[in-house]
Amino acid sequence: MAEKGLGESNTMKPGSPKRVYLSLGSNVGDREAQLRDAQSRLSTAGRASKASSYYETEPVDFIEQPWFLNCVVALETSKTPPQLMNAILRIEEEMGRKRVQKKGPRSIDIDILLFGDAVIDSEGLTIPHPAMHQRRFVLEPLAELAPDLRHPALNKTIRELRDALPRGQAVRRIPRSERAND
Ligand code: PH2
Ligand code: MG
Ligand code: MG
Repeated sequence: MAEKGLGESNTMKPGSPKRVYLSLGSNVGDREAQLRDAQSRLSTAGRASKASSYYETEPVDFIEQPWFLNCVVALETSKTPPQLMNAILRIEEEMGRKRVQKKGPRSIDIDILLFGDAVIDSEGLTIPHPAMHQRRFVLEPLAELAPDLRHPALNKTIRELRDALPRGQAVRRIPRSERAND
């Protein structure tokens, strides 16, 4: 098959809705309220189809920061990957996200994990998310929604990737009964 550059891939053309998985995270301010707010704002980007539980997670990469609340949401979208990225950046901006420190504390972070079975590597947009298979805070909530889904580049299921993680990276699923009411 010919190499697909940006703008050539089928997934770049608007049209048939695609299932996308997003990772949401917050570790500044009212984390739970911000995850909820982001989930509702994502209706500008597509139709929400599933959402994981919330998870209290140990920070990874940059560890000197407060613990996160993370979740994964599935969305059906007719947007192209760059259009979805722009919608997400707008939501992060509207929610007052300040980009102070790379991988550091943030009120809200929304990352594209998977976009159908697209594999995209362009400037500013890498799908699947390049670190998703190393992160328990992603794989645990994603496995709750789609354990048998295959990572399109690694050709392993989400359950297999999660089970292959080295020890560490504490995550705790928050039962819905422990969530604040909205
Ligand atoms: N996001 C990061 C870096 N480290 N750690 C956890 N537990 N959760 C995150 O969402 C997270 C992180 C960069 O985006
Ligand atoms: Mg991130
Ligand atoms: Mg991000």
